Parts: sequence; structure tokens; C-alpha cells
Amino acid sequence: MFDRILIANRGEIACRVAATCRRMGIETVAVYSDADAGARHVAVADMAVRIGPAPVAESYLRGDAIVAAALATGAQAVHPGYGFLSENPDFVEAVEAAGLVFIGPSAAAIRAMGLKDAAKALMERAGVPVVPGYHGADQDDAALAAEAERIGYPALIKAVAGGGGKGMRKVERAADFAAALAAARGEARSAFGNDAVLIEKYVTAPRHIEVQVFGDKHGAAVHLFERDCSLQRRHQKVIEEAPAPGMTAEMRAAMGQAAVDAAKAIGYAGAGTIEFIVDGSEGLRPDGFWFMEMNTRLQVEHPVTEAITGEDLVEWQLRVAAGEPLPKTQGELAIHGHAFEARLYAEDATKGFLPATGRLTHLTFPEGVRADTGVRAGDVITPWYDPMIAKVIVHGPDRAAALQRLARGLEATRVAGSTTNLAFLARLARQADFAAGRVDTGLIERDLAALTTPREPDLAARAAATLAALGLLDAAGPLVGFTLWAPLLRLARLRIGEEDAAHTLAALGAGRFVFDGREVEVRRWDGADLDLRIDGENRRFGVVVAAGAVTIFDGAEAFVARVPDPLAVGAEEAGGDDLRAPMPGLVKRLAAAPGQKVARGDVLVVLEAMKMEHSLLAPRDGAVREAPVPEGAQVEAGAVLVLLEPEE
Ligand code: MV4
Repeated sequence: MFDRILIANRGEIACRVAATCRRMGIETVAVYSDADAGARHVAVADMAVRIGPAPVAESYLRGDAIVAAALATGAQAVHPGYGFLSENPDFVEAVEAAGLVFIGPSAAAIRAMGLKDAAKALMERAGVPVVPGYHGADQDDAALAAEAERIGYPALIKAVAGGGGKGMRKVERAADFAAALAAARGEARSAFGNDAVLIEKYVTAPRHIEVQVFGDKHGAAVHLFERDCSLQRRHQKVIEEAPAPGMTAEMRAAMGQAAVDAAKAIGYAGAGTIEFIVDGSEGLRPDGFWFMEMNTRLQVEHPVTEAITGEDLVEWQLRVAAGEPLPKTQGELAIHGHAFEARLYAEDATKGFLPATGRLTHLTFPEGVRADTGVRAGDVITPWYDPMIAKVIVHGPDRAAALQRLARGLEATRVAGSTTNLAFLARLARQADFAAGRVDTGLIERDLAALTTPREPDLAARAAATLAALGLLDAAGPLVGFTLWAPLLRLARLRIGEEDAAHTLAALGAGRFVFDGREVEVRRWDGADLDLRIDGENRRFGVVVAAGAVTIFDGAEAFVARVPDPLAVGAEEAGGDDLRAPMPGLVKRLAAAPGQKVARGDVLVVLEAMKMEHSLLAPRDGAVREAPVPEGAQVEAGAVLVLLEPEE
């Protein structure tokens, strides 16, 4: 086994890998960018090497700097985590050329699965079911149209180099084929520099079920059962589970065998995932699954497999990379209970899942959940990297019990300092179709309004916010002073969320108030949990006071309240002269220079955020005074991108 490995990643996966290394007595070397010098993944490692400035192209994607760091620190192997360089065959070759071990598959295996058409052909030869379609070399428009006709509509055009839904077009009828083909090709050309496509029969009500496989360097391969990743939004997984709801023993055996056949067909060593698309419209059937693609890395959602098998997949990776045989045979592996994973993000689900940033002033998880995280309270979610805060993983004896633990676990998770998707996740965990196991890739979109509509704080939550924001919960503090004006009715002005609120408050005695005419009693306050009795009803809230703001937790719903700063007025009214970044992102294009005349609605800036481009328009007619941020710059939400000359 290795004595020391380098972890070529950041965030939760770097911390996750380091935890197993620590348990196994393997030393770890972290790498970090300037934005991450104080990050948790650096703190948990035994050694750390700076590899460059914040942009990933100058740090976490710098294979040469990473190999140099491994050599300089005497690491014997490199764990790539996921994302970044994890599926880059050139990086694998560079690691091996330096005499180091890559903790993952061979460059050849990654290449074999890199293009969809070649992977499909390979899988077909190995006897693995693939979606009926055309994945040949003839890219002539008319030939492809003829293939679509043969396959039948609806058909799907997919870029062979595609991923994440890019370069994919559903075609309902022959008349639409030519336009869809041109659109898919254009997208594929600009995203991948490769406009080749394949055609498939469109699977309606698709479910995404993937099988975890492992191979060793001695030709053995096993599977560790399936995960259901159907709960997605725009190709981003939201909640994953294992095993798949409704899975039968017969279908599991067929999918497991197909996955092992796929791994063996390419002599696969290490952790991999075979993604299948499953037609969920008529229940799960052993002949109703088809190979989609293979992910040649450890996946984000691997912990649900760990939970149901009791195995540590990072330990398996390390053993396989060190040349050991697989730790278990197929017959020694079994499923125990059910597991879920929810991805906790810094994002605003009520505003179209806008990515958020901010310093996490508070971060706690309840007992009974596994929280894989790369951040601590006090850390900053920056616009530089993926804004995932944590993965919340639960396990239970059966699906209903595990789902209950997930909902409860999310409702007891407390994050302050950044907007999060916690309420969205908790609502999803209690959604009826999901609870019944009726999952497919369209579930979230169909129920989006109920899952994302902002909830207003009710009167009890407003009372909790007011008491906390005015410092009235801590009896030793201002409460004493409060009694000075106890008989008076006080008007409390607060900003709750994005609205200005005014409430009346009067003190009746220790811990007893009248709030907007209702009697409120503070029954318990321990600095974190607040039990209020309001109009005869008992309510519990979580309360975090930090950085001039109060965060009130009502289950998984969070409300931020602050006493407004009387000087900070007019900032928004004065905003007609400037164009600000509505979210953190990259200035992809800047079409404004000082002196330039612009008309209202002109595109002045294209901002890239969450892999999408957003056009920012001139707010009025005028002339550009300043455009302080250059193209290519990364900006925080609220940054001024263009300033217009003031109006006469
Ligand atoms: C499909 C499909 C329906 N029929 N293929 C989306 C991403 C890419 N990797 C494959 N995807 C799909 N392929 C056929 N023949 C529907 C999807 C699809 C999807 C698949 C898995 C998870 C979520 C999805 C969301 C929309 C569409």
C-alpha cells in the first residue's frame, strides 16, 4: 500500500479521500489555489502545495503543476477525485510518465468511453443493451434523416462528444429533423469542437439508473448494485438513492451483469459507473434498460452505495491502484437497507436556482446524518468553484425510514450566511410522488412551483426574528434595559428577507411580550433553539445571530432578519446609472467602452454563470462613463459592470 498520496482536487471530495487515507495510515498531500489557501481540504491534509491562482485553468486543471507537486513531496500516487482532471487521459499518462500511480482507470479505458458512438459500438459487441438507434460514421444529413425515419419518432439527436444534455435535441416528427440536426450540430461544435451526432429512439418518462462497478488489475470485476439518480434538474442531480425504487431481483441481476460485462470489455480497473436509461413508463422490466455512458471515476453520489453495502469505495480504489485484488467477491456483497443523498448548494431556488456566495457564519448538521463537506463555519463560498456546501447522506432499514431520516435531517441542518437550497431539498424529501417511489427525470420540473415558491415567515417566525434581532432573548443583555420602557408599545422596524417589516412589541414581564397584539411567551432559549408559545400554540425555531443578521429556521425554511442601517438608503433607487452582476459569474463579453452611446436594451455584458450565458442590458439610453471590469474577470454578485454618465 502507498505511504503517501497526492489528492488532485478540492472541497468535499478532497476531504472525503483524506479521511479514508487517515484511517488507513496513508499520508496526504493537498493542492490548493490562492482562493483555497485556508480551505478545509488543506487543513485536513498532512502537507499542502500551492499550485496557482484562483481560476481553475491556472490551478486545479494544471496537470503539470500537480505532477510536480507530487514529485516534490514524495507522493507515490495521485487521486483525482471527480471533475477537474479525473477523466482526462492525457493527465493519466503524465502521472504515469512521472513514475506515479494514477488512482483510477487506464488512459485507454477513459478514451474508450470518451465518445458516445464508439462506446455504444463497444458495448453492443460486449452484449450490453444499447438504446436502439444509429451510431455509425455516415454524418450525411439525408442519411441521418433516413435513420431517424427507420428508428421512428420521437427521436433524439445526441452529440457523440456530448455530456450534460449539450448538443441534444428531441425531434417529434420528420418535418422538424433538419432544423434540430443543425441546432444540435451547432451546439456540439461550439461546446466540444466536434459536431458528429448519433440518433436514438426517444425513451419517454426516462429514469436514470446507474450501476457501480469495480475492476482490479487482475481481470476481476464486480458490481455494487444500483443507484437511482432520476431526481435531476437541468441535468444536475439533486437527490440520489440506492437501491432504485421498484427494482426487482431479476432486473438487478440483468443490469449488474451487463455492467460487469461492460467493465470487463475494456479491462477496467478501479471505480466506474455504468449509466443506464430506463423506461419507467410501465414499471421496471429486465428488458427495459439501455446503456447510456460510462463514467470512469468515483462519482459524487458514491456514498449511497457505501451506505447500503457497508464498503468504503475510496479504500477499494486505493487497494486496486496498489495492485491488490478486489476486497470482496460478488457473492460477498449484499444490500442492507436504503440510503439517500441530497446535495446542499449555495443557491436561491426561489430565483431560478441562482448561484449564491457568502461567508458561512454558521454550519451544523444533526446527529444521525453523514455530512460530507469541504467547508466549515467561517469559510466563504466563492464564485470560483462549484457552490456545493455539503452532501447530506442518510441510511435506514427501508426506503420509508431512510426518507424520513432525510427529511428530518434536512430540517435540522442549519446554514447561515448564504442562501441555500435546503428548503427546496426538504420539500422534495416530502413530495408525494417521490415518497411513493414514482421517480423520473421530469418530477422536479412538473412540481417546481410547489418546491420553490418562497414561503413567507408567519407571525410566530416574525416574533422570533424580532425578539432575536432586537437582542431581547438574552435576559442578561438588553432585556434589562427593555424593562425601562416596558409599558410602552414599541414599533420594531426590521428587514425580513427582502421586505421592510414593522411590528409592534410590548414587554409584559420576563420573557413575556405582546407582539402585534398576540401574547408571546419565551418558554425556552438555549442560544440555538427557541421555544415560543404564541396564541396558545407551541413553536420551535432555530436561531443564529451572526454578522449583524438573525437567521430564523422554521424546519428547513430559513428567514434572515436584520435591523436596517438607517444610512444605507437609496442605493437601489440610485441604481439606474449602473449595470450590476445579478449573480456571481464570469464576464464572457463586454460590449461597452467609456464614451460609447448606448440605447436602453442594448446588450452591454454577457455574464457566464452556472454554465449558462446571461445577457445584461443597458437600463436606459445614455453614454458609458466607465466599464471597470475587463472581459474574462470573475465577479461577485452586485459588482458594478458598467456605469453610465448621470442624466442631466
Ligand atoms: C435520452 C433520453 C431519452 N431517450 N436518451 C440526458 C443527458 C444525457 N446523458 C442523456 N440524456 C437523456 N438521454 C434517449 N434515447 C432522455 C435523457 C434525459 C435525461 C437522462 C438522464 C437523466 C436526466 C435526463 C433529463 C432529460 C433528458
